[in-house]
Amino acid sequence: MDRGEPAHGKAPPGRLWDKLSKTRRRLADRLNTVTTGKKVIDPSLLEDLEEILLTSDIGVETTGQLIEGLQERVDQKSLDRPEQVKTILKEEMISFLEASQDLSAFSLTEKSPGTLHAIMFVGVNGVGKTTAIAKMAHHYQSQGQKVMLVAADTFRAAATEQLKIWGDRVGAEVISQKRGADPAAVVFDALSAAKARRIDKILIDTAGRLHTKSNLMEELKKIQRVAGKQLSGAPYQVTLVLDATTGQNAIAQAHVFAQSLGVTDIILTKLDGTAKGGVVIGISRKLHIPISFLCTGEGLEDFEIFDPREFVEAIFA
Ligand SMILES: Nc1nc2c(ncn2[C@@H]2O[C@H](COP(=O)(O)OP(=O)(O)OP(=O)(O)O)[C@@H](O)[C@H]2O)c(=O)[nH]1
Ligand SMILES: [Mg+2]
Repeated sequence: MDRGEPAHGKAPPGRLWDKLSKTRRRLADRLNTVTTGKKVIDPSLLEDLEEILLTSDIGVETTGQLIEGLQERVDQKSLDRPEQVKTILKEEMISFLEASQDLSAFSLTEKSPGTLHAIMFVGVNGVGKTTAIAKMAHHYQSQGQKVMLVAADTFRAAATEQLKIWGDRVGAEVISQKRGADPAAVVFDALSAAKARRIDKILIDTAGRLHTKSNLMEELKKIQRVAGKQLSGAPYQVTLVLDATTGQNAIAQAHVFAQSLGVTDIILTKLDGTAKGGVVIGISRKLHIPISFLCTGEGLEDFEIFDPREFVEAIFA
């Protein structure tokens, strides 16, 4: 996997933990409350646990599997003390998350250094695509990579302007055309410019809303097709951006995009302002699409490489 940093370059301990305090309060604090002082794991304790997991946006199916797993351990007598519950849930969640973390789309760049790597950002309007692009550009640029941004949201008036402001701030060139231009043509030209300028990463900002949803999917597919003509066989990533504050809705959105576009990875945003961070586990379990990064604020530095163990520790501590 190459998301650009060695393991020791991760955020300092405690940073993600701080940002996830709302989720942790909803999940870990309530778990502690129901397990503390209990002597045995009885059906009523399991019911309380089920309710906590369900209301933490982990999802009905994933909750069902977690509770079943606990029940089996109780039946087999490998679990009898309530204080063990948290440790077991943590390990289960880490293994759910790890099972989906096939990051081959990232390792492609590792195998072919010096090749242009294109990343198309998709997601409904307002989820944080443009901000995530700026953060990722900053992340890679600070490692010495050359990043180019592409304004392929030609539908919304202010979209190009917003990307240019971020481009200036992070020091990355922004390729754009006039409003209403064909986004696929913008991307085609940008890819050609990027090849000529020996760019490492090209980050493509797309529209979150058009006249109808099917138009949007068709437009995104066209960008993919046209990009493929300019960049055939090269590493290519389709990153779906989801707003964690929308909880279970994020999962429904993910299905729509994943079905149409062959999404390679997911970025979860706005984890700082929500108690619904548990949705990360549900998404991973339901879609089997790896989570690449988390966004935890509006600043350029509020961007974390997703690490299952670190995430679970942060919501469970
Ligand atoms: N608190 C918080 N706010 C965020 C985060 N990411 C983005 N935002 C805010 O969410 C709002 C929308 O972000 P954009 O990046 O413009 O979203 P977008 O998906 O590009 O939106 P469209 O271009 O309209 O489709 C902005 O006000 C951002 O500052 C995050 O991780 N945490
Ligand atoms: Mg945008």
